[in-house]
Amino acid sequence: MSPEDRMEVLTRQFCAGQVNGSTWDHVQQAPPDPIIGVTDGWRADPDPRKLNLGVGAYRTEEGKPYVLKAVREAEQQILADPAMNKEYLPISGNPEFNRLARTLALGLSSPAIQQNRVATVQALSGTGALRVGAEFLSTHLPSSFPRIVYLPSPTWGNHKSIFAKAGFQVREYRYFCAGTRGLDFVGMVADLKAAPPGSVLLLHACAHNPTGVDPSPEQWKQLLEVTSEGRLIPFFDMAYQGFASGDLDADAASVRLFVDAGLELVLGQSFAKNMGLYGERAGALSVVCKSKDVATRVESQLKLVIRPMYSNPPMHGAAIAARVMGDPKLNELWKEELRGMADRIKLMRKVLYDQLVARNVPGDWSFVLKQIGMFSFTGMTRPQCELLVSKWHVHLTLDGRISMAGLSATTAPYLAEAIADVIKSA
Ligand code: KET
Repeated sequence: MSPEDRMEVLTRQFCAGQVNGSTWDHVQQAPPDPIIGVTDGWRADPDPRKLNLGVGAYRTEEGKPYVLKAVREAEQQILADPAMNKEYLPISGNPEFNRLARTLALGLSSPAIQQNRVATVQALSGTGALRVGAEFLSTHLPSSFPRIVYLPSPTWGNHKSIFAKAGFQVREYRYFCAGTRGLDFVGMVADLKAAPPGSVLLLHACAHNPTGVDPSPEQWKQLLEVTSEGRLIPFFDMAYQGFASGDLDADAASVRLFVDAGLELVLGQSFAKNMGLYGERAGALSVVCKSKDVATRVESQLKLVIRPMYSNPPMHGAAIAARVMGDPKLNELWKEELRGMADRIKLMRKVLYDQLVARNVPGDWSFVLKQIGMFSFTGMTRPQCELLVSKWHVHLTLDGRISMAGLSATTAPYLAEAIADVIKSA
């Protein structure tokens, strides 16, 4: 068959395919996302008692989404500003937002900030920061370095896909010990010591998701040593600054320890949780470098990663966050509200714990009080979680994680009753 005839046959087959069926007939149904899919399941559940404890999103005592007062005020100021326009942002985003975001993370007195050696770009929230960061590393790590990333076991489910998409080989380091429901620090250090030099090490800056277990300040010091001796590249994912302790500075201690020791590192920040800007996709990616000159070149390359991905980031969320961080009054109000959210979550831990104890639910539930951040990692099995969903309409991820931020004093007793039941029957 001549090339022309073959082309003719292929074209006919293609057209016939389109007439008789779909070009996408072979496409398989994908499973729902293990976290975001929980909200879909909750929406579709007609039972009035239904609870959404899946996605990490803060709810008020009344179970409603919460728009912070500082955010509403900033938004009103933006809308009232006659200079406001809808032009494209630069590829690297809103420069004021970038400056304030990195300062929030590293602290004004940070040597890296003082010496102007941090390259920051605005990102599509924490996920976008990780994705752009992973792509940058994959392209620009020295060619002799392996493309390997070490993730804690377990970790936020999306980490694996993000780094795999950027061409990384994904490996895990020991983190959570199911027996003690605490940190397997010995295992963690052993795994990191065995990592090839030049590997990327993903660390949760605070409020580890899903376990709620963080290293102690002393352990962070040892992790700093292991990281620098092993010549690992730290990548901090900071999605919960302020949500662990209620204090923005205290929650950034791990990142600041590494930066102040002179290490180069990558940092992803999200304003989804601590400013309640979930759907605005406000985040930042910073690369802390040895010198201003290196940082300038790194920033130019970050722009080359971003431009073909989404050209430039959205402006509204970053404008809000910049105002909230930059205006002293709004900043105070934000910090107060943030403390309020963190305190309410801590209170929910106590309420749930008391309710479980009052029902004599078997097992030691003191971990509910000890775990840090938005989530409690309960150790419930998959069948128990499935029963919580089907019988009790409590929607959660099937690894047994519950979002404490989605609980209220009214719903906590119901959850305790549901847990008591599934622990007995599943
Ligand atoms: N890092 C971690 C550790 C994390 O838990 C999340 C979100 C993100 C990054 C990304 O957040 P973003 O909205 O892109 O700024 N976690 C919650 C939501 C989700 O899965 O997307 C969650 O675990 O429920």
